[in-house]
Amino acid sequence: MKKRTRREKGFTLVEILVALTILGLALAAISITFQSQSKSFSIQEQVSSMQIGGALALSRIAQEVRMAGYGVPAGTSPITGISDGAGGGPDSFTIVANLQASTFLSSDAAANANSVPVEDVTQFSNVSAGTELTILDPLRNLIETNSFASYDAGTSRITLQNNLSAQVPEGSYIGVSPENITYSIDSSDPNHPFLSRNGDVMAADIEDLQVAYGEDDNLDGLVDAWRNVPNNPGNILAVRISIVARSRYPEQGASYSLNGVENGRNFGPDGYRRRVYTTTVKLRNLLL
Ligand SMILES: [Ca+2]
Repeated sequence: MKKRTRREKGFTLVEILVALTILGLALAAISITFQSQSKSFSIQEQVSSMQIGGALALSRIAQEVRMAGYGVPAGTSPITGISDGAGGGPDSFTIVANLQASTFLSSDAAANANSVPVEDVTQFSNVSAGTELTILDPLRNLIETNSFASYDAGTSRITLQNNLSAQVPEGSYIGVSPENITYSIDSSDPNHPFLSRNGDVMAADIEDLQVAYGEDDNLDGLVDAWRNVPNNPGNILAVRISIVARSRYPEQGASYSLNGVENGRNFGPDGYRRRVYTTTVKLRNLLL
């Protein structure tokens, strides 16, 4: 009788096997649900990161392109190095601009002086000694280039490393010499192309950059035609920039396609999601 009591309190092998099977099925069901939720979360995450990355890159590029030609002597094109991608490939272009410090002379500076009185000296608080400066007259003609030595917030003067070669009239511009900034697509890793700014990553997973240039053919101040290759870069009034952002990884079994923008190529069908972002930028600093 004792033996029987013990048996009634325990489980038979069959009972244990049935219980394990049920537990196994339940775990499998939970795991499938979890996997599918985690997959859809990962896709959502990828899509939102693609949207944020694409929009941010475009707003930053627009902010800089708007400054094209700033601090550049009259007669110098604000946009150079224009390349329309062959066979619908990505475009590239270069802007010339001072994106750093600049101000204007608050009164005349005499020839041979080694400092100039300026309106806003604080602009130069992060400029290091030896940085090249460009000095333009009020009509943006080049007076000279010089080098920054220091600034004095008390007297609101900038000290130069070399004496001025000529008199610089009040209202003249003084600023860090313009830099060239080139935007292009780097596809050296075909799985993760990126928007390149002078070779650095400006935004990851950007597959295409397409540009159209709004030109004022008859010089009346209005855009007459949009062209993928400008007739005369000096007549560009505005730039229409499009980028194609792509999800970081392809989705297995998915099939997406996208019509190219401007004269760019079509994409897919493949497992990547893509989205086009376009903005039109009016150049602020036109040639005089
Ligand atoms: Ca193109």
